[in-house]
Amino acid sequence: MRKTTPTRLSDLAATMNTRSTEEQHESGDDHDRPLLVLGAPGIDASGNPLTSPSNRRAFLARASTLSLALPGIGAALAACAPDGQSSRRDSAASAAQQTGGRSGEDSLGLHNSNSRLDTAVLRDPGHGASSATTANSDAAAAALRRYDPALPPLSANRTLRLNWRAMEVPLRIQADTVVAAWTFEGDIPGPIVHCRVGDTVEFTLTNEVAVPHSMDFHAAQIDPKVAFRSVTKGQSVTFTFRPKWAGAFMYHCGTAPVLMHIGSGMYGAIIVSPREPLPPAKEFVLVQSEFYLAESVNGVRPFDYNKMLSTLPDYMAFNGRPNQYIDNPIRVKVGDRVRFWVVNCGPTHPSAFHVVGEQFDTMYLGAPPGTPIRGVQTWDVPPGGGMCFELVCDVPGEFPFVNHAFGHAQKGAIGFLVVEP
Ligand SMILES: [Cu+2]
Repeated sequence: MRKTTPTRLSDLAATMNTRSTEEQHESGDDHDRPLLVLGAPGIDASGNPLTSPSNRRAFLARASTLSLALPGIGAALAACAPDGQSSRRDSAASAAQQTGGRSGEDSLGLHNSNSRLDTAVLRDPGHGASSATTANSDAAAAALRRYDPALPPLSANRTLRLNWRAMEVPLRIQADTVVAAWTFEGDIPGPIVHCRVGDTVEFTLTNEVAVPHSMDFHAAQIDPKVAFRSVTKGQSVTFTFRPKWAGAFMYHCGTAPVLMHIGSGMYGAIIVSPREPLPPAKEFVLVQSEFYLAESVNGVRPFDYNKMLSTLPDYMAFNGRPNQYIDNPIRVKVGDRVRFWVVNCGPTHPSAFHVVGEQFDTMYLGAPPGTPIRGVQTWDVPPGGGMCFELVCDVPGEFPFVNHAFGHAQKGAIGFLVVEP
């Protein structure tokens, strides 16, 4: 039999759903049937190719819901651990983490963020028994919202308690495009976190969906096997950290394949201000990212994993919506100092950050206020990195801020800084 490779995540979903239905029909068995083994790409658990015209048609005919973007993989993984066991593991691990201990190493194996181990879960034919569930989504009801780029104010409290959910939502990223987003707290990017060096961040992630997820804060120094491990539906992971360095840091889901989880929207920025305040400024956060999309299904475009691998995005954006600050610019006044905290969540391309008609009087190479560099025109922010750029608005006008790799600017990584008299 000729082996084919699925072209996109939705094909995997199609095959899983189609096979599930057919098999259930044949056997009358609605439960506990293995749906997927990813050990051999493009081949299902029975050795059949995952993509065929009939499966594709079946998918298009049946795909009326958001979760068809990739229901089966998550359902399969969710079936790997009984809820009760996972709960106990999580609370034990959390307790160990909070006390600095390292208990239950083996019990964490199935759920940490180590790619090899997660892949091992995927490959284990003993796991993966589940029926895929679907959730209705109304693409038309997803309104286009401007993502507020303003850096949120610091809390008076030295401890930040964050209780976030991993969620799937239909998200409108431009007038004619709704994506099947995997998110932290229902948006791409997730919420902007703002704290100071030495503050305490108490973070809990609760997974509300079938696909396992996790959280990796680049502002943390912590055992990733424990803190950044994946959790299945209904489970939570809690960890605490104190940022040592100021800067603009990425956070993201680290569940394997990481490319898919970042590429589908699970990322954002944590801005760590130094203890001694920087000069007063209008502060904004720009998260650059890429969108790799499959064709629309009932008004929602799933993310396309093969496109992510090809690294040729359909769109690029600052803060999750291509060109949003062209339509609704960032506005400041003449005389203002503007500080851009730029985080590049990729997943793959750098951001050659530049403001047309301006020069950065200061850019910090490393943690502000250390290592200031004066008189910068453009600086690369690498994927997984963040930089702090400052300029003083001496003259009024409309100043485009761009990824000066213009193939990317053309795809939406561009906006206006309007300096009003
Ligand atoms: Cu994830």
